Amino acid sequence: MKLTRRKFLEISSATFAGAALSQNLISNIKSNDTDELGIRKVPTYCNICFWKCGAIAYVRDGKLWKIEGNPLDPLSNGRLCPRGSGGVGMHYDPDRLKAPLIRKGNRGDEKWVVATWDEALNYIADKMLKIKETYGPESIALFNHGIGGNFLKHTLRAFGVINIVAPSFAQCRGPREIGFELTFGDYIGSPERTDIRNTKCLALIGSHLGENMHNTQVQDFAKAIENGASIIVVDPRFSIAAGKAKYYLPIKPGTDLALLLSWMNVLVTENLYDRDFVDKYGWGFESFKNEISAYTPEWAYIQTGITPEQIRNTARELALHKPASLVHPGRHVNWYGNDTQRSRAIALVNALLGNWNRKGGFFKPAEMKIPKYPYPPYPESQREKADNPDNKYPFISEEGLTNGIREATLTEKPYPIKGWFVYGTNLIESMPNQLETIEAINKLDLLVAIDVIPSEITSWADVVLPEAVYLERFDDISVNSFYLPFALIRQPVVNPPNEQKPGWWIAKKLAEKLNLNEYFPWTDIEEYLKYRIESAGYSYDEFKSKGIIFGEKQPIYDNEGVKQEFFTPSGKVEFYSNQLAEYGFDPIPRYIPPDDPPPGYFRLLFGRAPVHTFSQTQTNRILRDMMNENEVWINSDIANRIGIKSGDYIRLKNQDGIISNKVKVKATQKIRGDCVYMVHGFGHRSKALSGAYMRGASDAELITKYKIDPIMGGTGMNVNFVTILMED
Ligand SMILES: Nc1nc2c(c(=O)[nH]1)N[C@H]1C(S)=C(S)[C@@H](COP(=O)(O)OP(=O)(O)OC[C@H]3O[C@@H](n4cnc5c(=O)[nH]c(N)nc54)[C@H](O)[C@@H]3O)O[C@H]1N2
Ligand SMILES: Nc1nc2c(c(=O)[nH]1)N[C@H]1C(S)=C(S)[C@@H](COP(=O)(O)OP(=O)(O)OC[C@H]3O[C@@H](n4cnc5c(=O)[nH]c(N)nc54)[C@H](O)[C@@H]3O)O[C@H]1N2
Ligand code: SF4
Ligand SMILES: [Mo]
Repeated sequence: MKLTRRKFLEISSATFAGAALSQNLISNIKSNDTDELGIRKVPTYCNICFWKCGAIAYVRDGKLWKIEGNPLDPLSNGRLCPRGSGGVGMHYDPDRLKAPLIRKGNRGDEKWVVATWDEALNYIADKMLKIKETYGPESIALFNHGIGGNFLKHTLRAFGVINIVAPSFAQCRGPREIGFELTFGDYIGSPERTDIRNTKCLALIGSHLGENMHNTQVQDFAKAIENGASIIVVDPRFSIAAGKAKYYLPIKPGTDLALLLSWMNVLVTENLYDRDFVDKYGWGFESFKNEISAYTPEWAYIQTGITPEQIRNTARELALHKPASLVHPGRHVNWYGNDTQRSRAIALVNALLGNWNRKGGFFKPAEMKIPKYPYPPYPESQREKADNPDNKYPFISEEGLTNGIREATLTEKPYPIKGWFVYGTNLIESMPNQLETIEAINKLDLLVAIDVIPSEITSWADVVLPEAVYLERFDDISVNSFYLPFALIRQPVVNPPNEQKPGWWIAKKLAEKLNLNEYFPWTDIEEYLKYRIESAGYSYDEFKSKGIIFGEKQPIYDNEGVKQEFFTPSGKVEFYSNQLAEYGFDPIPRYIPPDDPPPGYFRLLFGRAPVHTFSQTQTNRILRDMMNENEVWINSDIANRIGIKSGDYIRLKNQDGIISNKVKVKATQKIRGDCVYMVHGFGHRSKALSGAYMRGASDAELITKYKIDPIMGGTGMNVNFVTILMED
């Protein structure tokens, strides 16, 4: 489905009317009470993406009926995105995993013996103990995405596991967090601290809000547009957001750093930057000023294809509205392997606009604190983590490197990795180079996948554990620091239809099998939740019935009392980074041009569709009805030249000879001629995904090449080239 611009705005403005209307309804909600019409409303929070909007699920005549936004929740403001509303389809999905499975035959054959929970967990515990005995507990790793994995993480840490990684760092927002930390001394975090709703000028570097449906950001984007904010969109593809822009800059892919440097050049040479902010809080500004003097708009034009006039006009537009002017830091930023430096450049443009802790720029998130449950301490390990031996990537974070664990599994260095637990991440589709992932899997003694559908990673597992979907379980508390501090509860709305179990139950049972009972002093999850909520001074019953609790309102801008503090070594905003210089990296970002595609090839770009989440929603019958295959965007001049048109099917072949599944052409002027674009998540190869098998093409399959960011170790994936094969 295409979300037209009109529709996009409708969705967003309806939000506010909706919120006002249902405010009264919500105050009457008492979870688990059925009204005279046979309807029961249960507050919970969404899990179709990692935004985790507060929601109200409706049960009618004992069956899951619909899900809406919880009007009290500041993330949804009473309105879910199309994926969140379609969450109902997850409960009813006929492709769901139904019972624990143990592999028979070779890995990848998708042949299974159905097991009881006891059999499956005994099998896992037995293998874990063997690995521990031979190699140590560090030889087991957890790949985890999402809050649902918290309890399993706890069991594994109690067992002595230290290697815990998430794709949200090395394949998603890692470079942004590190780029901002190096500059301002702080992360951007999630939900982002971007004050989009109050901004007067917003520049989006790729961030395709409107297709990227992170709910609050899309609502706030619509609000900014309604308020007359100037929008600047920098994207090789005319995105939905580009349709809202005053300035659309169709940049040559991979050259954004050149644009950012020349924006800085204009802001400084034309004296348009926030001098007070820079004088007071800046560090190393003189060296920075010298360095960027070479990056004129005329120079950047040759790199980016954006005219000097457009560069000057957009830099001036940003300056005109400062400090209520914002260059969005992006979210999925592992693009070209020099991404920390590009993110640092974004941070520096923002620093010149003086927008840190200021309205319309970056606000300071109001912190929500809920105490942890008092567990015994985890065992300590003498070993270093395996994902970053010898501190190869000096600026990685706690979230770790998925690719680092894969590498350690392949090389057995710094020590062998023999067991993988994979919770809520479809590693085959989310990591670059599928062959490398499969080779690593084939070196394992144990691969356990915990999922809700038979996604690609489950095909390769030794044991598959079926989790109850989010609408059927309690989960950990979602604690949010945002404009207001708040926390959300997830609680069961309906029962799991088959043998599926909640993540907390799986983690606790596995701990029992491993004799780790002391780490689960609570007998029931509600005992755990109640402890945490009551020790923070809130009523658990109220939490359950409203779905949300709020912390104290706090100042979020400097004019409200937020102190301008920067947790960098200099205590200032670092225009020049000694930290980077010490490790031999450029202390001020320096431009290196990307490789060009060979003749006849196009750069492969990819992104989001409004109605799908990565590779996890294509079987959801509600969402599939809105979009059941992806298309490849090809510039129409190119399409004409090679004799293809919209609706034709083609295949893509990448630089390493990998050929995609067949995929529909979208011939359009809305993309440059040097790249093609597709939505990520389609082209499923797991046969058990009957609702999505072989529909559309997988970008992941074509991403055999990746470039590692030397600063933080993330995998830049926009570095693959494809050519077009005709389908007879
Ligand atoms: N509907 C939906 N929304 C989602 C998600 C989802 O699965 N579904 N996932 C969420 C998550 S976790 C993330 S991280 C975000 C990701 O979403 P974003 O962070 O907004 O975007 P990306 O996926 O990095 O970028 C895709 C856009 O960048 C453009 N682009 C590609 N290469 C370049 C380049 O070299 N320069 C520039 N300037 N632009 C380029 C593409 O044309 C495309 O428009 O989306 C979030 N929102
Ligand atoms: N080629 C390519 N790779 C990418 C991206 C891209 O655009 N293109 N985007 C990158 C980005 S930004 C990110 S954040 C990552 C995302 O990477 P992943 O987190 O791996 O994303 P998904 O493909 O959605 O996989 C989530 C898995 O969790 C399962 N799941 C869903 N709900 C539950 C649940 O309640 N419990 C359990 N146990 N499992 C559940 C789903 O069925 C699915 O198998 O991918 C990154 N990798
Ligand atoms: S943005 Fe959409 S899918 Fe994500 S949590 Fe919110 S409603 Fe759910
Ligand atoms: Mo992401």
